[in-house]
Amino acid sequence: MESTKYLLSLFLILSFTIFLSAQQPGIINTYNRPSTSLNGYWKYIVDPYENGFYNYRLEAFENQKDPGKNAFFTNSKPDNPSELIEYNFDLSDSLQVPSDWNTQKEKLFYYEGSLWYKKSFDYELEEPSNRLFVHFGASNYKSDVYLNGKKLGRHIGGFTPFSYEITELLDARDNYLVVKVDNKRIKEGVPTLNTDWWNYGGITREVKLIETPSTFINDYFLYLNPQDPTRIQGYVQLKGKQLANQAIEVGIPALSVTLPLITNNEGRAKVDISAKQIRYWSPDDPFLHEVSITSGNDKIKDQIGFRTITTQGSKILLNGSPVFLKGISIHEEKPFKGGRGNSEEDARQLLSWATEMGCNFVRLAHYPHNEHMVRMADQMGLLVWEENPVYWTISWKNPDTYANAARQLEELITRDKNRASVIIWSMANETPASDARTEFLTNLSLLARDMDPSRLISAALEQGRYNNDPLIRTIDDPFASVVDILSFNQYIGWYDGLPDKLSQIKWRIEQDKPVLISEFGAGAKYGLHGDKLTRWTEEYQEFLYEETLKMLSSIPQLQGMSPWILVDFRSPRRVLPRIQDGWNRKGLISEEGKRKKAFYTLQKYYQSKD
Ligand code: GCB
Repeated sequence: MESTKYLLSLFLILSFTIFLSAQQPGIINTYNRPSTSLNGYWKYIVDPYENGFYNYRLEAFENQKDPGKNAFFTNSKPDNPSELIEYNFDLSDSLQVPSDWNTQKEKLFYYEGSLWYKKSFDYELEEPSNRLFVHFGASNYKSDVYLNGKKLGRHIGGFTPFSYEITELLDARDNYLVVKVDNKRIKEGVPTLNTDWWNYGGITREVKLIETPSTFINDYFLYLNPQDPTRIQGYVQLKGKQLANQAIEVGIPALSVTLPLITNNEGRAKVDISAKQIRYWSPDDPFLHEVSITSGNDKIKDQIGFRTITTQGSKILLNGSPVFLKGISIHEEKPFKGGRGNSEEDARQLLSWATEMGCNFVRLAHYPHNEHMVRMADQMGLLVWEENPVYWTISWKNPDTYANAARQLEELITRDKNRASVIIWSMANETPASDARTEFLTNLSLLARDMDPSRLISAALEQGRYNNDPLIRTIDDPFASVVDILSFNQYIGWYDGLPDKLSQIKWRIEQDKPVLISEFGAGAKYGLHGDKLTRWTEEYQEFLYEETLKMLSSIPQLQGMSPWILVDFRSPRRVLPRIQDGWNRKGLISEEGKRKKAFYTLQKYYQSKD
């Protein structure tokens, strides 16, 4: 009897360890895979003391031999009227998924902590030999995921996708998926404690079930060789038990390509296609090729644009020709409604405003935005900068922090590497130069280059004084030697003097690299008018734009800009009554969709650049 108990507890501990380590590298292109949506209302319990996670000795229930019914992930109900259970998902309130919790319930507006979600579902596999995965587009920030009382894993990072296999745990009826989401800001986190945006919590992107054959197409990458744009290169990667010697077919009808491939022992097949008549993707002709990849019973389609993006001295070349990046920075907030943006409609609105302003480029700041944004940019012909949330004062010396930042970057590149619109991977924003920081960012950039040889690397750096002269500015950051595009933020006229200072500033940038001004801007409250040196007026913002554009045109290597920012966005740092009221007012459009005067200044400038 004793030994059976021992074996049982050993089994429980082992099975927890196995499930804990079972996080899957994301299945890519879940966009085009048949799936079953788990979006909609989920039950939730707010748990600031993590009462459903720890017992009263602060030991995690999931590490106990018998977690007991008080562990929320067991989704327990009393078996009889005498039994004490102090929670009940089914009698609790509901939240919409995908969405942040802050803008759905007034009492959760400022909430930063743990909240449990529960969704029940029925599911039967189409084929008994198939596999089933639960896939999350994103959930901010730390997510502990359980199915039917068993831990699937923990995901850290609020803006990238993750999935878990659930085939073995699945019941035909009444499966319960429980997710504890914790958005407490932590010093060692990525991002860290301090940011200038709202820390929206919750399951902010779609959740779906994806059924695949036992061996399936997990990943692929098709890109033009930057040195030889007549070759489409890359790979297809299978996942499953039958990896070696599997037949794969890549079809691109517009190029009359039907390419048979055979996998190696790791389930990978290299792609190398010679195609002379490629219709290159560009903002003028955002042509996407229908691509199909087939292996056994698995078939996946994608819409892929082919283009090259390279640099030559201080030029950026798109398909071999110089391009000037007429950009704007964007936060991922829902137009008009507020809160985290997450739908195709949100993406269309934000990107339409950018094109109306004359942009051919957007900087998706300061973290990976949802997949609708890059898919839509592919279709609309907008070039894209994507960014890892390494922002300000990260814990540069902490190896876990590095591993976290690297994983988030990896998940982003995995998801978006087939999107022609994406031309720049940005490692970080306004990070203070030090040896530890430069090593951290250099390692990230090596990772990005290793995963993706077809794009440019950058980071939003800071400017400095040339020979300590306050009127001559330069870039002396050591990370400048690593990047392909030298980008920096500068706020002369806002945090550094008034806009009438701009005409006195000279630039001496010594690197022979393309220069991109990743931010400049000024706060203005829509509808507030006055003198051009009166803060918060539209006239001040307009004057700053006029003067900044003149100043920047004196930088010989200037190849583009992404001013700060398209739309006013929520930030807890911005508390000035009647002006900010919780909003960063540097938008060219108000949160109600009203265009400020500087919107037209930038529009006119971009029109003149055609
Ligand atoms: C910056 C940051 C950005 C802020 C902006 C501001 O330099 O990169 O996240 O929101 O300035 O408004 O101060």
